[in-house]
Amino acid sequence: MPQKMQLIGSLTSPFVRKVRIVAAEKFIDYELVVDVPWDENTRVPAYNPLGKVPVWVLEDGKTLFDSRVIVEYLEHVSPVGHLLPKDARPRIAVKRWEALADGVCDAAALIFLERKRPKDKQDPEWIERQMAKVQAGLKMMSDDIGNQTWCTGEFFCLADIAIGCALGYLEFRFPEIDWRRTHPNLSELFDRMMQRPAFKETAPVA
Ligand SMILES: N[C@@H](CCC(=O)N[C@@H](CS)C(=O)NCC(=O)O)C(=O)O
Repeated sequence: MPQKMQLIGSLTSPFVRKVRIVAAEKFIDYELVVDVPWDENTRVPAYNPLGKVPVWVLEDGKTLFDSRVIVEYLEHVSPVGHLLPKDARPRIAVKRWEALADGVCDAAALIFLERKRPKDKQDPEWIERQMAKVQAGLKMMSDDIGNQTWCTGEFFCLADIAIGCALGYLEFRFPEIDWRRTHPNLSELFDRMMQRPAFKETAPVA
């Protein structure tokens, strides 16, 4: 008997949020199973040997990870609200935006984890190295968007969702990074995205 598809993840992960937004934009039905991979009794490693969220559980119990694979799958199974172009060139351009956004999240998450360690065990050079990636990533996003409405021009797509999740994560975990002031076009883009119910409903909660 096929089971309802599930998304396993935490409510703070930008990668999980990306999947939730894609699923919502495409009206895909699934059950959200909240699981924090850092918790002692987490079940995530039973679904993903890498112990990371998001994990998508298919109707036959098979699992998909990571977020880039999951969103590509969701795009493939639902024709509603296309988020990825079909042709190779524009499709790769969107995936590049996604890699940039995810890379910023990876660097930011590493800083967040490093800062959770006891003060005398933290490595300031490591934090600085990751922070440089976050700042350079923000600059590239801002330069590439210029004065366009959406990342790739006139149409909302996966690139915007990924960038929105990265900006939302920075706003949530790193209020001291003043990207709204340094990159006003990102601030406008983010506010535009936050008008969408899928973004509003998935804002990170501690
Ligand atoms: N590239 C992965 C990154 C996923 C990721 O780093 N998830 C974090 C939460 S934000 C996680 O589960 N970390 C647990 C761990 O590293 O053990 C994706 O896009 O799904």
